Parts: sequence; C-alpha cells; structure tokens
Amino acid sequence: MSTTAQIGVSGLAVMGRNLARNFARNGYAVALHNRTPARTRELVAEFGQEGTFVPAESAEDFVAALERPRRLVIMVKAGDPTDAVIREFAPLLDTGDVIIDGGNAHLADTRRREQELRAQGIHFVGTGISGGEEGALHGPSIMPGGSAESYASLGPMLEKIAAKAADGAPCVTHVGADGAGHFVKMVHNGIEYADMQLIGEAYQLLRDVAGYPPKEIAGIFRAWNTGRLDSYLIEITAEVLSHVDAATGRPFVDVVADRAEQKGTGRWTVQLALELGVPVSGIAEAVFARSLSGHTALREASRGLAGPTPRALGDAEAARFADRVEQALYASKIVSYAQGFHELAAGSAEYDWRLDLGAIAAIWRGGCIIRAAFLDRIRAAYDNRPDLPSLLSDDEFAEEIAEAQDDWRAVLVGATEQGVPAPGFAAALAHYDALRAERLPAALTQGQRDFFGAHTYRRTDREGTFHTLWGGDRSEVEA
Ligand code: NBP
Repeated sequence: MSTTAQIGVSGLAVMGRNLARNFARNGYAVALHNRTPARTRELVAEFGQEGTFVPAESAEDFVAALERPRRLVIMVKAGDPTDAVIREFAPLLDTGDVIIDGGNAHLADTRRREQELRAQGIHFVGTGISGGEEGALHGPSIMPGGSAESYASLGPMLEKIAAKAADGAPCVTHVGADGAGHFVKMVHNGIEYADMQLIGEAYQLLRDVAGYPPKEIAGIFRAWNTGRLDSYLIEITAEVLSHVDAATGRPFVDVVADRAEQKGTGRWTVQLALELGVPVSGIAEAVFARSLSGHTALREASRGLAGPTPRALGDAEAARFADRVEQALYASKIVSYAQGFHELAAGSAEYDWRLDLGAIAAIWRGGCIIRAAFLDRIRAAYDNRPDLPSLLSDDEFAEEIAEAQDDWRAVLVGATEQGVPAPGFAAALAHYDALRAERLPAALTQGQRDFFGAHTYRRTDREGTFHTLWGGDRSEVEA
C-alpha cells in the first residue's frame, strides 16, 4: 500500500460516505472500507477528486493503509454489525490504536466495547454524531467519549471537520470517558424528540384552535424564527408547512400519513431516565405521542368518541392565540431542556463522567438537529453558575417563564376546551408547577403505601422512619 491515510472510515452508507468526504475535503488522506466493496468503488468514482482516498477491499489492506497510531471510524448499522466489524479489525490493531464508533450505539454497548478493547490496549471512542447526512458532509456536531489520550490524537481532526458555531468555535469536545459520548448523543436525540413534539403541538393548536391554514402557519413559524425561537427545527417546520404536494395541489402536510416513526434513541433516553430516576416527562410524552400516532386501529376505533363543540375564533382572537402559543412553546421548551440537562447531570453522577454541561450546550449550537440560538443562553447559564441545580433556576430563564406563564396556561385552557391534544405543553407545565409547589401529594402516596404495605414514612417535624398501626389503634411506632 503506497499511500498512508491519517484516518479510515469503514461503513460507507450515507453517513460514513459523507464523513469520509468531509475528512478528505479538509485535507486528510482517508482510507475507505465497506463490507460490500461496490460502495467503496462508487465513492471513489463519484467523489475521488475531492481529496485523497485510499480504497481497500479487505480489512487487512484497510488497516495497513493507516498511519500509526491508527484511527479508524466505524459507521455501520448500530448493534451486531458494530460488534462484527470490531471483531474483524481488533486482531489487526496494535496498542495505542483508536477505534471510533460513530453509529448510534447504546451506552451500555459502548461501555462494554470500551472495556474489552481497553484490555487489548486499544482506545475505543464511542462518538455521537448529529446532523444527518448533510451534517456529516458539511460539519456535524460531534460528541466523542473514550479516553483523554485518544482525544489528544483525534481531537484536532474532529475539530477541523465539525460544524462551527456562530462564534467560530468547533462543535466538538471530549465529553467524558467510555460511554459518555453516546449517552450525550442519546439525550440530544431525546431533547430533539421533545422539541419536535412541542413544535407539532404548536402547529396543531394554530390549525385546530386558531383556524389557520398550513401556509399561514408557515408564515407564523417564519416570524418566530427571527426571534428567541430561532432554530433549525423551526426553520424546517416553515419549509415543510409551506410545501405543496405536486400530485394533488394540497398542502404536503395533509397528504402525509400521520404515523410518526422512531429509531429508538428517544425511547432509550426515557428508559435510562427511568433507571436514573429523572423525570423527563416532555421526552416521554414525545415518545408516547409517536407510538400513539402509529396505533391506527385503536385510533380508528376511537374516532367517534365525544368531544367538545367546536368554536371558531375571530381574526383578532386567533392572532392573540397565536402569540400565546409562541409563549407556551418557548416556556415548554425551557422545561424540556431543563429535563434533558437534568438527565445529563444524573448520568454524569452515576457513571462519574464529570460532564461539562455548558460545554455540551456549546457543541449543540451548530451542526446538529437541535441547533439554536437558545443553546448559547444555556451555555451562558452554566458559565455563570456551573452548579446550577436546574435551567429553571437561572434568573433569566425564570424571568422569561414568569412572563410566559399566563399565556402558557391560557393556551392549555384553549386546547382542553377545544379538545386538541397538547401532551408536551401540558407535561411541561405540570412539571413546572410540581417543582414550584410548596407541598406535593407525595405525602398522601406515602400514607397509602404505609397503609397497605407498611412501607413506612418520614415526618416533616422530626428525624426518623415511622409506621402507623393502621389495622390496630392507629398509634405511630418508630420503624
Ligand atoms: P446504516 O445504519 O443504514 O448502515 C449501513 C452500513 O452498515 C453499510 O455500510 C453496511 O454495509 C453496514 N453493515 C451492516 Br447493515 N451490517 C454489517 C455487518 N454485519 N458488517 C459490516 N458492515 C455492515 O447506515 P447510515 O444511515 O449511514 O448510518 C450509519 C450509523 O450512523 C448508524 O449507526 C446510524 O444509527 C448512525 N447515524 C445515522 C444518522 C443518519 O441521519 N442516518 C445520523 C447520526 C448517526 P453494506 O454496504 O455491506 O450493506
């Protein structure tokens, strides 16, 4: 093999292909490998002129093409394929070499793989990559885990290919050891689910309560995108809503089947949150809303159930309602990010990753699906106070919610009165009100648990654990 490559990419479907091109366009010589060699040949035929590619058909040739310490990126389907590729490459590698898994792996798999490869002296860097195929080509947000030593060798290359935030900073940082990168990417995706659900609810409220057609709603989203909601997801929402189906002349959104699909990272975020004991109700509602949408037979069977009598809003009332939806959307967004960052903090404590939450907000400012001006504010909140208990404790966010709350509540009243589901908005408000509450019905829950199962309770007025003799004279004993 005559040319030496600085990095290799194995797995040349949409993501790997574009990531390889991104490295090459940034001046790196890139070794290429794919299980089916035709993909490798296609890449070289189509884009060979973009940079230096070293195609290899066998794992041996691929590994031999890499300079040392070898850096090879795996971009194959997550799960068994990743293990299969690792099994193929690992015996060919030497101490100090680095395997980067850019797929959407579960953090438990990443932790296992990292441990197994560490025993062989190989660095395993589970890396979150967000931005889809466009991001992979033009600059994604990159969330590498693994050892600090591996980042020293890999970091400068990732910084070159990553998206750049508005201030020029590359959207990549070493987030933490072993599975931290994939954990952070998973929570990113969970937040993305919640963001999309909240936007979907705003759309449906504007349509079914305020009575606007998709084209006008696109204009409202466009206007919102010039303000504090400025984000990639709001921008593409306006694009999708203004698109007209060529075949029927109808709004595109009206000809698409209303069954949302999911690949699993949102569900993982909720599953792990349940294990960590973190209330991520906004993300959970988003996952549930997608699954409910797919229960076609159940929805069909329920369609005739009674609802409220519809009431049309006048022009001025509709416009006022739209402004209120903006407030509700913004307040709910703050809550769902607060929940996501709570999960990041809890995972960090559980696995001793010492995640820098401000730095994570900073690398989500560009390249990824949730990129938004808003993330600069989150970074600033953590910069001001690294031990911030919650984003809701930040003075500026708290003030904005205080201003939004009357409208937020009014929107939910309107949604309920008109029978329009808004589970994300409602969950966010309930979370906010629960956090604010002086007393929660958890006291009653504890009483019930003690009644039926002698599970004991604590008191507000003195230390200790107590049980009431419910079946006897109802006196209290110290447990
Ligand atoms: P896919 O997830 O569709 O995977 C296709 C690739 O996996 C092909 O290169 C295929 O090789 C290879 N592969 C499979 Br399938 N089984 C294999 C095996 N047993 N051994 C070796 N290779 C195998 O590709 P993608 O959409 O480019 O995504 C790649 C990774 O990036 C995934 O983990 C995905 O979750 C993650 N990701 C995707 C996006 C996105 O927007 N698509 C964004 C962020 C992260 P073949 O050509 O021989 O069939």
